[in-house]
Amino acid sequence: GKVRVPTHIVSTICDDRGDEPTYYGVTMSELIEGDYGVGDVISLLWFKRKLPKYASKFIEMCVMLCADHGPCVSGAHNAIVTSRAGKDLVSCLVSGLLTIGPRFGGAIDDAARLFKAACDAGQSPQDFVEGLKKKGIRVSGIGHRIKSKDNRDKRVELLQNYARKFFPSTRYLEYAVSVESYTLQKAPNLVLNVDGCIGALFLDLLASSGCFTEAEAVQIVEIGYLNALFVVARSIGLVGHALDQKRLQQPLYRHPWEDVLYTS
Ligand code: Q5B
Repeated sequence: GKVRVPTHIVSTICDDRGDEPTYYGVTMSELIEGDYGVGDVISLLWFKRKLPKYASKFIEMCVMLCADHGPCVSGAHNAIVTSRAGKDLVSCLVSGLLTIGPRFGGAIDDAARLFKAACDAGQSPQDFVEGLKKKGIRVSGIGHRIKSKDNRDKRVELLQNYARKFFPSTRYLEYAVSVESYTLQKAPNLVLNVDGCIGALFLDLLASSGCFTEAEAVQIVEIGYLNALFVVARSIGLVGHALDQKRLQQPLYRHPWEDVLYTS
């Protein structure tokens, strides 16, 4: 019989060999002629399934709400400086993307991991926060440079309202909110931030949509899919900042001496 030559690559998410490419079995025609959006494309290529409309709309909301947060945040600042150094668009984009991490935009996966472990174990918010403090670990998804108890993050409010209206359950969100109530007693800026809110709500989606088994949910949280939402979203804003600088023909950026404390 025929002997199959071993392949060097295994791919399970798409196929470009037929008449038309497919994303996890869905043809381009279906995508365009059917009721599909960017949230569905993300669901097909990342999660290998079509999610209910409320879930793909939630993914799109995350992308829309995280696309930009002004020129002063780490990512935009880097993209702006790189653009003003005369670099190409891709360099500007990646210099911004490389700032995404545990303190800035890349706290979603860790927030999901922490909230899941604590909520599943029935840990009280106080034990959860104080336990991490003893280990010298910050609560991922909590805290913001400019947002606070009296200056709430509209993005977080919009996501929470949407989920409470359309998600079958918001158990993990309510847990994250109870953690926020505890941390706000310590400092007014220790709010549930956009990373933490997305992390908690994705746990709710994984647990209550009926589309994922518990083992799949655990694997998704373990591998860490969710920071990718911020990466995809913020790429839109970073490109905007890079192009803005070029359009404005801004000169090379040099940080002012007056803003540096020289101690040598
Ligand atoms: N403390 C975000 O801190 C920030 C604590 C905490 C326990 C915490 C901080 C933090 C966890 C990571 C996280 C996502 C660095 C943020 C985002 C996207 C963005 C960004 C934008 C956008 C802010 C002062 C005191 C210290 C700390 C304690 C602070 N956070 N304790 N758990 N989580 N959060 N990141 O204001 O006793 O004085 O030593 O790391 O979730 O990135 O818009 O800017 O869309 O672009 O710089 O929204 O919260 O304060 O670091 O000086 O800390 O509070 O231990 O205590 P700050 P620090 P002490 S959303």
